[in-house]
Amino acid sequence: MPLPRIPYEFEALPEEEMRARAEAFYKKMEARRSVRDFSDRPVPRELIERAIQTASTAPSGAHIQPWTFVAVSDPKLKLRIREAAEEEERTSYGGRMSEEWLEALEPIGTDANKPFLETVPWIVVLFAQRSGFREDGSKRKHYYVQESCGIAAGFFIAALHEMGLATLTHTPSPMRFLSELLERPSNEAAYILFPVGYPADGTVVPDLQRKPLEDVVIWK
Ligand code: IYR
Repeated sequence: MPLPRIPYEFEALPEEEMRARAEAFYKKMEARRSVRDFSDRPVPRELIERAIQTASTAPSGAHIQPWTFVAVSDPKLKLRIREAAEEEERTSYGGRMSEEWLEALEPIGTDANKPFLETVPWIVVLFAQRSGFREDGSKRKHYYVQESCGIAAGFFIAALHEMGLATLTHTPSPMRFLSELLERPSNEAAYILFPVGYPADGTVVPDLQRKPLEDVVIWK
């Protein structure tokens, strides 16, 4: 049965205002950078809650919202995540990743050490629900799970940036250890791990350039 319909509270804006907002939002997003050195300065849980709620407004296949966010602040658990992630990364950097992959990462300068996983006040892991359950416990198919979670991740990153926090899309691969440490069921798979906090004092980021508009759009 289709859901009942309600009026959409759409705010129509004058074009001038649209231009000004488009410009301001672009500038804001253009200033965002992934950060790999975090301060241990605490972040109130309310901010993490709001960022997750914002992420969870993302559109999703059949509006199934196939995501679970696990927000970790327990120092013991963060340490265990760091240890397990670094173990996987050592295997990855030590031969599991191809020469070509390692070369592609050279400009970014990453390695197997992930001290930020211990320092940062919050680790938020986005789990993708590959399938779900109906009320009677039977298995329910989920649709466009990767796309839905990708969009939710984007909203999450934007929400954190807007509220003055920094993050990193970290994918210690494979991420199975996260299901074990965070006790997630087998229908869920870790999608992206986000350390969330303030950049460490004096944080530097790679001097990278974003592709100009002409290189990312084709007009027809
Ligand atoms: N997961 C590893 C390797 C890594 C891979 C890509 I693609 C990056 O853009 C960055 C890192 C790590 O986190 O170090």
